[in-house]
Amino acid sequence: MLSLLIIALFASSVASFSPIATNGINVHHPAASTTSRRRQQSTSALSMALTLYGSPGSRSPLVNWAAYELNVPLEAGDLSKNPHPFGQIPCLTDDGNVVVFESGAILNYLQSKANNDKVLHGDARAAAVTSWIAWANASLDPICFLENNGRVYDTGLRSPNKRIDKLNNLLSTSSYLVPDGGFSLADVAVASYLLYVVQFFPDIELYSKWPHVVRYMKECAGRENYEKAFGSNVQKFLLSRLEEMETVGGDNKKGKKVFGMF
Ligand SMILES: N[C@@H](CCC(=O)N[C@@H](CS)C(=O)NCC(=O)O)C(=O)O
Repeated sequence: MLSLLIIALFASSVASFSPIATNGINVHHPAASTTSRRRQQSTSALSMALTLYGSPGSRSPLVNWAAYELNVPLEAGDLSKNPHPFGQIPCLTDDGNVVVFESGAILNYLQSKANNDKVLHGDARAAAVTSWIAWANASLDPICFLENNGRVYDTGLRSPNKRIDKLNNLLSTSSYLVPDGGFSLADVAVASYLLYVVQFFPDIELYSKWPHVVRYMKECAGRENYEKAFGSNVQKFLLSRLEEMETVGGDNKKGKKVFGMF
């Protein structure tokens, strides 16, 4: 019942991606926040160069998350002037004349900005990060969000999935996606989608199938820059829900009650 309500609210939102309306979480959006903006502006000479067209409850906070991790400042764009060819968000401009759309392409652009536009040929870590970003957009997004005519109606994470099984295996031996490399934009890209699923479908249970993925999601959601980008209410909600999954999932392994069943 809760899921149906969530899906109905979700489907009726202006953007097809709106967790705010679905669970009452009040998302604080840094791109729309003057104080956050001022804080970011003061940190780098790149100020004013990068403008993000986005809104809370869409994919755009994942771009804010990446920008915070890289310490690259973003300006908030006027949505009525959004230059995205399909009118979607997020969209990024650089000094007004460079337009980047698709969240993954924006993450890659920010990463290259943070690297002072140096192309790192033969850099295995850079290659891995860009591959994971592309994977998140091209392969993980359609697993996480089942869409009908651009409207998300459910998540594919309710069903078994061999790609997420593999992801779970990878994360059983590595804290983050690029082994030995620490946290990277690969994790921003992949964890954002996984965490959106829990925002949109709070009744989802992931721990029994993918415990290492749940551990990873908690780790990523717990980051200070995740909170800055998505807001503390979203962060608190996710951490408590993931914790609950672990607890009940753990109990379930001992033969106790399964979440969502009576
Ligand atoms: N693959 C695109 C998806 C963009 C997208 O679907 N954006 C949604 C908001 S999260 C949107 O603008 N929906 C309104 C529309 O499609 O007109 C990306 O990752 O940037």
